[in-house]
Amino acid sequence: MMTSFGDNLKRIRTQLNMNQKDLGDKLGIGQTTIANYEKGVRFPTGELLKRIGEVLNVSIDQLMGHQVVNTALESEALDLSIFNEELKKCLIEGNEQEALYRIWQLNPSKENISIIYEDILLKVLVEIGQMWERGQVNVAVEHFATQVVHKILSMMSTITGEVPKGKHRSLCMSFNSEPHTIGMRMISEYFSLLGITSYYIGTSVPTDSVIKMLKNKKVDILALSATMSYHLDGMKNLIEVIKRDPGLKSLKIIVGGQAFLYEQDRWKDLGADGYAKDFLSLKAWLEEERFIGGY
Ligand code: B12
Repeated sequence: MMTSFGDNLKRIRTQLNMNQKDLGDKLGIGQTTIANYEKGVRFPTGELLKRIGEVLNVSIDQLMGHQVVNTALESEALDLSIFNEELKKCLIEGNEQEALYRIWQLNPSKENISIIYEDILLKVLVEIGQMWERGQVNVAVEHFATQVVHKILSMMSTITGEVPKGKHRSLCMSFNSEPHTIGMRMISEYFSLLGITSYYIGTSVPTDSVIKMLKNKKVDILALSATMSYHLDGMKNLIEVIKRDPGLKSLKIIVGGQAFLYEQDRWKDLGADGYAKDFLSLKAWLEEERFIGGY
């Protein structure tokens, strides 16, 4: 049987005669954080997990209680459909630690992050959504899966944070009361990976606050996301207000999200400067607009 990360951490720490505070001090974190790891209510980010292994002189696999399996994305042995099926199982069964660990084991890097987002997380979420529609999982399970994906995105931001940033800045938000925020959050991480500083502000932010932030942070790309098509009229109003503001003349607005999937030309009617359906088309737009690509 697999033992949990928390149990292993406690066992290895006590074998080394270290108390929670000693370990916390060595890692530069509080004793309560260690206590929460051991209780299984929190889980460290990829970078911290690596440092815990170094301080305790054990491998990550020993900490996780796993046998070493090579799941790196580069490995030809990795079958994404099997990987996704197993990840989906972890999410449905409430096994958060295992889900985080499986992603961490793919060695996320700026080369494979778009695969992790679009070919793994997006697909698994959509499948769980379909299971919910068929009544195979309840809404609590769907919400749980979403929260774990948010944690995975936080873990991934330790990689995007390492990329040197250029002079451009983006502000990313889901429009109005849109509850679907994961796509926008992924896109925000993707901006960071491309060397564009990105401010992700979630959803339901009043227009005057958005405008203040655009100006204060000297943002040059505003990215807006909508999943439900009933948000598009409101998005049009916001874009009109922004386009009328003399202080925001050079700002470019890109829109995206599932609301545009069946009406791909709708962005023109909204007054936006561009639309992208995924990471690759966003990258192409950014190149076209000369935000990236060595200009
Ligand atoms: C998770 C989820 C939720 C979560 C969202 C949690 C969160 N914090 O995001 C919760 C549980 C809150 C939720 C609620 C609802 N949901 Co929902 N949800 C989903 C689900 C399963 C996954 C969505 C997701 O995160 N996908 C993964 C992301 C990465 O994909 P994405 O958003 O498309 O983003 C990608 C691109 O679109 C693009 N992109 C996105 N934004 C932007 C922006 C820019 C600028 C750019 C360039 C690109 C870009 O980049 C991303 C990467 O490629 C989908 C199923 C599906 N088929 O998608 C249903 C789905 C979207 N939900 C749906 C519905 C109906 C609802 C509810 C109305 C259900 C209800 N009856 O209560 C409510 C909304 C209530 C409300 N107040 O409006 C429908 C929408 C159908 C429609 N369009 O009319 C779907 C499609 C399920 C279905 N088949 O019925 N949902």
